[in-house]
Amino acid sequence: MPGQLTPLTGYTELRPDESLAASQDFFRRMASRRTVRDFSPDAIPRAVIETAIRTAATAPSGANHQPWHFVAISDPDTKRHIREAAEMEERAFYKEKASDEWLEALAPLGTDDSKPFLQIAPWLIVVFSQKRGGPRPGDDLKNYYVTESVGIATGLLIANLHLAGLATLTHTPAPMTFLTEICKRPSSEKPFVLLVVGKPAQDASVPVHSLVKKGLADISTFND
Ligand code: IYR
Repeated sequence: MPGQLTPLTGYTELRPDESLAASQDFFRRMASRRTVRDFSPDAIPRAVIETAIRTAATAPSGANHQPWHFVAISDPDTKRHIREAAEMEERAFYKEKASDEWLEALAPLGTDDSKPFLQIAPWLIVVFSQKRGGPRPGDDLKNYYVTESVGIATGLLIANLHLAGLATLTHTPAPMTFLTEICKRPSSEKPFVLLVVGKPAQDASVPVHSLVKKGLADISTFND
């Protein structure tokens, strides 16, 4: 059965020079984003987080099933609970689980099992992926390209928060299963990433290692 179609609306054609300028402007803004681990406790209005989540949800997804759920946390008790559970996992990671090769790759970042930012930052957003769901709330169909879809949505979430003047840290304590319970989500959902959100601390520092990005020639091939 063919799907019902409707005329495309809301498309604005740009002249080539406008198009390039808009693209360069967005690049310039995104290139100034840094992953931060030192956060200020300053409050951030809920409306900013809501708008960022709405932006994430504009992402394309497999069969438009929108296989994501975002849990936004500012409650201090819940943040403390998440910090305690994450630090327990991280202690095991740094002491026993991580291979030497992995620890060596992490060394330039200077990370360890202490995660005070989980309590200090005003917001944590836990992104969950859904194996089952569907285009409408309450659907129970198989979802497709779940990781790809949730990855794209998370990229838009990070971009929106950055343009809103906020710093983010994509934190992935492994395993992240404790988040399902703390966030009271069904076991069919999988924590995808824990995004730490807020203003950077005044004295925030970032690893020099992360400042160097591969060049265009290293990451792309043009066949034109
Ligand atoms: N989850 C750990 C370890 C870690 C792993 C990677 I790959 C990173 O890019 C950064 C950290 C932690 O958060 O410390």
